[in-house]
Amino acid sequence: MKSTISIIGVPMDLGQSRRGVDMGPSAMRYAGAVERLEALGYTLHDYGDIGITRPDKQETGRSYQLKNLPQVVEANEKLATMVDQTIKKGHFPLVFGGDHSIAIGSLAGIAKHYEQLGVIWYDAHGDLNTKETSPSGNIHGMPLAVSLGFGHELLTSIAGYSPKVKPENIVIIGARSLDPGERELIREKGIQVYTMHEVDRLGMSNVIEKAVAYLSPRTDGVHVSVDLDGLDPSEAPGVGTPVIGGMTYRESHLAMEMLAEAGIITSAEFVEVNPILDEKNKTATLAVGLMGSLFGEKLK
Ligand code: Z70
Ligand code: MN
Ligand code: MN
Ligand code: MN
Repeated sequence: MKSTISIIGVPMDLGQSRRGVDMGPSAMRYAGAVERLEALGYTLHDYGDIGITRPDKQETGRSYQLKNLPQVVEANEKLATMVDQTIKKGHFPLVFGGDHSIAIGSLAGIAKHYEQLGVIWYDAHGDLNTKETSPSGNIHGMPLAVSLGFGHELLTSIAGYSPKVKPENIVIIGARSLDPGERELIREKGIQVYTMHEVDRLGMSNVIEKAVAYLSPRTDGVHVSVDLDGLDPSEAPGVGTPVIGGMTYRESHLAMEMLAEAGIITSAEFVEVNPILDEKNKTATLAVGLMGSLFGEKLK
């Protein structure tokens, strides 16, 4: 892994309807992210938070197909530029969300640096909706579809190119809440998904071994996108859309440790931490622990 890590915070809550997830970056800094990674011998650059333009009135009603679209586009364009710059400097980009709509900008900034970018999507959800299939109009339910080139043109064309990733380079882990349109896209495009059924049946160690064996030969870099709602809400209560029956603390650490061992991860993001819904910063602290494992705590 690269020896310098660049942290970019994205205090974004406009991709969904519950306030508070914009405080995720602060909560993860407060939980000691920088110190944790410095202790592992990395050089840290914290670039602070990118500016988010707030709409006059946050769109929360069901009548909107794409809530807060202009603001989400603007933030993701900025994020894509920031991420691109950190990679050009030779740093490892580590993005703190914010809701998961920010993965659009992360991937837009990252993917141009790779011929075949792999993506591991650690999440209770598929985030594969378009405005046609979305039950909510929340853009945080769309970033993976957008990165595949499906969705509103203002979103798919961020950073000036599309698509960012190919369906055969994606692995979703932990899914247990998939909408009908998302299931269809998964089937149609042959996306690799390890739902909770497979996690239970195979065990996390087999799931990660298979994911690594699948991605390693076909990709030249792998982005891991960790949505904290992938974990069970009993262990990660500070998320906007908790879904029962999730991955445990132990499974999640094992996953991150095995990814560290595999040495394939070239960028990462941790999203959907909502300190307002949390219990004494438990979820942000958990996220920072997972970062420790992802960056090789166990190997030191
Ligand atoms: C649902 C939708 C979602 C995150 C919830 C939920 C999507 N599939 N994503 N929480 N991170 O509204 O599209
Ligand atoms: Mn530097
Ligand atoms: Mn998500
Ligand atoms: Mn999710």
